[in-house]
Amino acid sequence: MTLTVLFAAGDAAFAEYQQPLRDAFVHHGLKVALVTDAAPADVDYIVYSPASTLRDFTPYTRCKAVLNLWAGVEKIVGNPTLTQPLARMVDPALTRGMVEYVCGHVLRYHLGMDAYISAPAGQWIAQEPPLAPERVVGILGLGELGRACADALVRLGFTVEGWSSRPKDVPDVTCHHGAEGFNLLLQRSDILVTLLPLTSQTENVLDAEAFAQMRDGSWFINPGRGALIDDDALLDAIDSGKIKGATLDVFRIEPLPADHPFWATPNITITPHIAATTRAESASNVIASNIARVEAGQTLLHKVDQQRGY
Ligand code: NDP
Ligand code: OXD
Repeated sequence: MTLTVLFAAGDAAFAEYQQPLRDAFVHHGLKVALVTDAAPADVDYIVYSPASTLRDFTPYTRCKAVLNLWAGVEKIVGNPTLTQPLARMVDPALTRGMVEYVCGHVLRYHLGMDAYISAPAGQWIAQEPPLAPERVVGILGLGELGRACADALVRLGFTVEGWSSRPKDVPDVTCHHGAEGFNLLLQRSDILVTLLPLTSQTENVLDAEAFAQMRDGSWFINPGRGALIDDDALLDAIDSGKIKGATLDVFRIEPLPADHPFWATPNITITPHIAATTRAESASNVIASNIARVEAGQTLLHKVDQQRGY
């Protein structure tokens, strides 16, 4: 049987994805008509990203799953017409990208690299950073990405603590949960990394009250989502020296508007939502193997809990 897979992720992404997806379908033994337009009632699966104009999922009555190209699902999960199961992107290449980004920025702050990069010629002032075990890295969110980053940081020797919604057991990581756990993590972290999904529960989780609890002179890295933080509260925390430096990859509005004060704040490093990109070849393999599972009567992997919103 030939499956109809609708690619609803924008023209630019189709140019990048069509060949890797076709190869991956063949590799997984699937006969697929990969299309960018089809009668909704004929569609078996939808490959989706928020770049699509598709908003009404109601007519896709035969569709067995919507497969999101992004790990974050905040732009689709609340769509009331979406009754089909939704899978988010969990991909080894994306995870590796995030691990590299987080470890790179943690090491930059830990080693005080900026002091040497921006030092004037002739300046010879040695600084001795503490070694990694003396540094606490706190990770908000212990899901696919938070756990992988925690594991890599543990292997680098850092003292790693994490926070999640439900209690967790992660080897060599002190795990917290709940409101009390959140406060403890903020108070103990020298470097705080945010890898939470954006939901009604997590929006503005890093507000003035939260920043006030952080250690004086700590560092902050946010590759999660922009709306997890209250922008003004972060600027105040940086102004006061509470936070010595922040690296931000995600923003409420992207691209970050040219007049946003983050651009003019020297202790903020801005990266343009590149912490972990979805790479076509590996993501296509993830999608094809998930469709193959469903066709073989197995469960869809990485299914979003539409109640929880992630
Ligand atoms: P997961 O769904 O695997 O993990 C989410 C984690 O957050 C879980 O540990 C979950 O807890 C925790 N969490 C959710 N809500 C709460 C809450 N209210 N209180 C405490 N903990 C909570 O997501 P991923 O790790 O795959 O991805 C995380 C986010 O990273 C994405 O949603 C996306 O926003 C962002 N991202 C950014 C990228 C970039 O390039 N900048 C690339 C990819 C993703 P529990 O385990 O108990 O459920
Ligand atoms: C994602 C992202 O969610 O790139 O995949 O932010």
